[in-house]
Amino acid sequence: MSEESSYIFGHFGDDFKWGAATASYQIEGAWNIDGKGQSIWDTFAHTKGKISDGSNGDVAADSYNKYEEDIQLLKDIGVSHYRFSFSWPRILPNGTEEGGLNKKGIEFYRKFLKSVVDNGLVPVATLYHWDLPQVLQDKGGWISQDIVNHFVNYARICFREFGDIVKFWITFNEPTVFTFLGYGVGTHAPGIKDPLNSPFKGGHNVIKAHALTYKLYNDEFRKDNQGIVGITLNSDWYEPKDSNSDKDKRAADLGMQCKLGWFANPIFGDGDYPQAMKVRARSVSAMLGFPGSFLPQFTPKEIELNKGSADFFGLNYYTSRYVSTCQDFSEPVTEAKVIGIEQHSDPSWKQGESEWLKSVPWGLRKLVKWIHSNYNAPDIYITENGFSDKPGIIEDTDRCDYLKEHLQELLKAKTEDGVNLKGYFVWSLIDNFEWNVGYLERFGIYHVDFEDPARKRTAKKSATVFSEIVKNNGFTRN
Ligand code: GBH
Repeated sequence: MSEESSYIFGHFGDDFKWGAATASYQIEGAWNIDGKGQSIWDTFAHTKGKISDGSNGDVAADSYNKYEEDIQLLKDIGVSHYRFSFSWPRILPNGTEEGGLNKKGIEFYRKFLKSVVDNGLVPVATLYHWDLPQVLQDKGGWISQDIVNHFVNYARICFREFGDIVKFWITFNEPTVFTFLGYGVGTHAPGIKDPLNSPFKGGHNVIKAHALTYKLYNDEFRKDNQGIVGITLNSDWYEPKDSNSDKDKRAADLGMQCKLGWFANPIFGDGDYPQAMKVRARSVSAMLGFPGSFLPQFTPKEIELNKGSADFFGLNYYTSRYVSTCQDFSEPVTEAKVIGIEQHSDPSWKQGESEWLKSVPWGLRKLVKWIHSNYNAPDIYITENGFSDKPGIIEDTDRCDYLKEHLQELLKAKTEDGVNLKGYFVWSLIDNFEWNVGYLERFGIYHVDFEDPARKRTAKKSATVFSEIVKNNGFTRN
C-alpha cells in the first residue's frame, strides 16, 4: 500500500505567496475585554468537561495584547502574508449591528491591520473561524435560517470597516468541521448531537451565506476595493484501500464527494450538491426512517448564486485515509458512517500528537490534483497545513519533516501536474488553544509558554526550517 516519493529541486514561481495562519479564539484571549461579546467557544470552554485539560481561551496566547510580537515573528521567518480571523462578537457583541457596533473592537482590528501593513505584510482575513456570537446561537445558530442574513450583515461591516486594507478575504474556515463537530457530534461548540440532520441544515445555511457574501462583495465593494474573496475547505484524501477493488474505489470517491464535494461542488462545481451525495443522503434517510432526505435542496436561483462564488479555493490539509465501504450505523453515528466509508491508516505513517493526524504527504498531491481536475483548475491556496506534537518541544524534528515532505509534494503538483497552486500558509504561527483538546496538542512553529503570564514565544526548529524554504521559494541545491 505504500507510495513512492522522490526528492525534487525547484521553486514555486515568482508570484507564490508564503504565510502563516492563526484564528481569533485560538490566540487572542481578552475574551471579555473592551466590549467583546461572548462567543459559543467562550460558553463551551467554560462548561465543565468539554475541554480535555479543563482549559479555555480566556487568555490563550494573549495576542490581543501581543500582536506586535506575532507580526515580528512573521517577519523573522520571512513570509509575506498573515492569515488571521476576525472575532464576530468582538465586532458585534450582540451579533447584529442593531445590537450595537463595538467601536473598541473595530479600533483593535484597525490598529492590528495597520501594524500588519506597516510591517510590509499582507493581511488575509477569515470572517468566520468558529467563534459565533452566543446570542445568535441562542436563536438557533447555524441551524436557523436567520443566520444567513446575520452573517452577510456582519461581512458587510467587515468589508466596510476594513476593506481599504484587507484585499484577501476568506468567508468560512472548514464548514464541514464546525457543522459536523458542532451540531452533529457535539465535541465542538455549541455541542449539539444530531448527526443526521443538523450538520446538513447548518451547512446549507453556510453555503447560502457564503454565496450572498460573495455577491455582496461584487455588488458593493469589488470596484473600490479590488480584493479577492474565497472560502477555506478541508478534506482528508481518501485512497481506495485496495486499488484493484471497484468497491473500494467507489467508497473512496463517495468519501471525496461527501466530504470535500459537500461544499466544493456548490461553490466550485455545478452549483448543487454532488449527485453521489444526494443519492447517498436519500438512501441513508430511507434506511433510518428520516422523511425525504436529510440533505436540503437548493432552488434553481440559489444554484446560480452558488456557482462560481469564489475567486480562489482555500484548502486545509492535514491527513489521509485508506477507505472501504461501511454499512454500519451503530452508535455513535459518525460522519464516516453517514457517508458510508470505513477508514484505515497505514502503521508506517508518522503519527502526530493528535490521534487523527498521520503524515501522508502524497495524499496532498493527489488531493490538489483532484480539485484541479474536478473543479476546472481553480487558483488554490493551501490555507493550513501542519503537524502536532506535545507541549514544550522546541527541537520539533517531526514537524520539520512533515513540512518539508508536504511542500515537496506541492512542488510536484505545481511543476509536474500543472496545478494552479498560488500560496501556502503553515498552521500555525504560534502554539494556541487547540479547541476541545485545549493546550495538550501543539501546532505552532513558535512555542508559547502558557504558564508564563508574558506568554513568551520561542522559535522552534521548524521556524528555521520553514523560513529556509520560504527564502528559497522552494528547494534549491546548495
Ligand atoms: C484545523 O482543523 C482548524 O482550522 C484549526 O483551527 C485547528 O487548530 C487545526 O486544524 C489543527 O487541528 O476529534 O478525532 O473527531 C483541521 C481539521 C477536523 C482536524 C476535526 C481534527 C477532529 C477529529 N480537523 N478533527 S476527532
